[in-house]
Amino acid sequence: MEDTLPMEFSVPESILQPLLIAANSSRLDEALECLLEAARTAHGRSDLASHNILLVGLQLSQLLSNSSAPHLLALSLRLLRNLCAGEIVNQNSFINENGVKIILLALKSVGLGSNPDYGIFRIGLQVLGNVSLAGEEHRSAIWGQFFPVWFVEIASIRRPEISDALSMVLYNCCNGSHERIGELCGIQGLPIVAEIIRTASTVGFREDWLKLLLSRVFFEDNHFPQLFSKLSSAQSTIIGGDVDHGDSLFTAAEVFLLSTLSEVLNQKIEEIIVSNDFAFCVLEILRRSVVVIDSCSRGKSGLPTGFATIDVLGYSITILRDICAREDMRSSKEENSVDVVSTLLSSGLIELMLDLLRDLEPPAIIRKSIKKVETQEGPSSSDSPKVCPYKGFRRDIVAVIGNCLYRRKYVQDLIRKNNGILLLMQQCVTDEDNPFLREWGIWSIRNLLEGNAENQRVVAELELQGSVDIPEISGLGLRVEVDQKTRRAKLVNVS
Ligand SMILES: *[C@@H]1O[C@H](CO)[C@@H](O)[C@H](O)[C@H]1NC(C)=O
Ligand SMILES: *[C@@H]1O[C@H](CO)[C@@H](O)[C@H](O)[C@H]1NC(C)=O
Ligand SMILES: *[C@@H]1O[C@H](CO)[C@@H](O)[C@H](O)[C@H]1NC(C)=O
Ligand SMILES: CC(=O)N[C@H]1CO[C@H](CO)[C@@H](O)[C@@H]1O
Repeated sequence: MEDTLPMEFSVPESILQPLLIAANSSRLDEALECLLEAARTAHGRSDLASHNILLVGLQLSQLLSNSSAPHLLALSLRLLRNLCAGEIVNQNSFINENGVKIILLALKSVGLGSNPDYGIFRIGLQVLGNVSLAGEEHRSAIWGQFFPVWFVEIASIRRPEISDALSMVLYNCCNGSHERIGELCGIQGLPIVAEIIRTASTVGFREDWLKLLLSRVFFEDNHFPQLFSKLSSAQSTIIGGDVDHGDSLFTAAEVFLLSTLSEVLNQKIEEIIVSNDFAFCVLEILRRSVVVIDSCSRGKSGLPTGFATIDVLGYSITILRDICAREDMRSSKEENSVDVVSTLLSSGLIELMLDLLRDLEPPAIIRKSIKKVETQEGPSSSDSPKVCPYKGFRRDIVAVIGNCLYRRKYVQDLIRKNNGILLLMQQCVTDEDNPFLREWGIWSIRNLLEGNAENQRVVAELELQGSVDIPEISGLGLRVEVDQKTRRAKLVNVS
């Protein structure tokens, strides 16, 4: 590293000396290495703050920006990053000494070449990330300088380490600011989010910042519909030769967004507040995707299948399943608001699920027993039944219904009125195309019967007629008994 500085380039004494003295070193690169190590500890940071090393570091970074000494520039940015990690004196000087602008100039200087130094991009974003945690004034300075143009520019870099660091800065700036979230999801900001999602859907991501950002933006503040349509093929422009593996209805980026949101929701089911609009929008997406069932053959794999519309179908059902698993989590923000599940129910979620289930061929085991009956009675009159487009489709439908049924009398009655009881009971079987179908089926039947005398009576009569024979009923601790007076069948608890 002898020749890190070009000959014509010299660092003024006013910058060089304080660094060399603070580090007790005779060479600039050594001094920087030593100081950035020292700045890893809280004590080191505050000690360096008292010598105003941050200001010197900023001046050096500015000087190095156009110097073709990327190694030294990277060292000086790392020094700034470490100095600004949780040390308020340094974080304040950073803002007061125009640090945000200096970082922007540094990024511009390395980004303009034909072979940009991505390492420096990442470190520059990390400096901003650490500064952004200091307070509103700091976040506002970063936002003012970078939003939207430079954020868009950075977001278009298709590299996970850059897009992760950018997601961190965006998340930190937006955490707690509905105004900035609004801007991020407005006309100027949406391209940033869309680019980040396209990057993640093509090259992946490694850190959790993207998930944090997405759940913040989409579950709580409802900006999902705008973004989803922004990612649609009609609006997608092919950037940098990205190949979209979507189909004519949905793009790969849309699939990626839904699968990520599904994952986030599934992992953090307790903490996330889902807005009514979000849930409603997912239901609409589901309605658009169900057409795929008319033309598909039996799915050979679970999600993701690699077929965009099928994956959209699957992920929107699993998102709804997890939303409906929340027991009466009324949005705590607005007291009078209708809870999310009620919104979905009044939009016809249960009817849609029953229709999908009814159109499906019965599970393999049931199919075999019906075949015997059919050969005696002649072929059935219905159209050719549909098949599961992916492994687990039937199970996921049953799971949505089962979750909605939990302690909701309205849904219990709705299933009965729509002749769904027998249909649901037929799902309590093992099915190799639907792992855990039986478990979800039993969960549904349990919820269907709990505290609902009318449903219990219907089930008992179906059992007596021999229409269904499910040993699982006894597994639920229930037994069919005929009332001596009324001659009606009913389910009773096995004591
Ligand atoms: C600086 O380093 C030299 C050589 O390692 C050492 O002799 C000297 O005591 C150090 N001075 C300070 C102030 O730490
Ligand atoms: C680097 O050079 C560019 C182009 O000459 C100039 O616009 C920019 O201000 C310079 N950056 C710094 C930090 O001096
Ligand atoms: C978001 O902000 C809240 C409130 O300031 C804070 O408690 C939380 O830790 C922040 N989240 C993250 C991931 O930094
Ligand atoms: C205190 C603090 O926020 N430190 C962070 C500074 O930036 C680095 C790189 O992003 C993080 O790893 C630290 O946690």
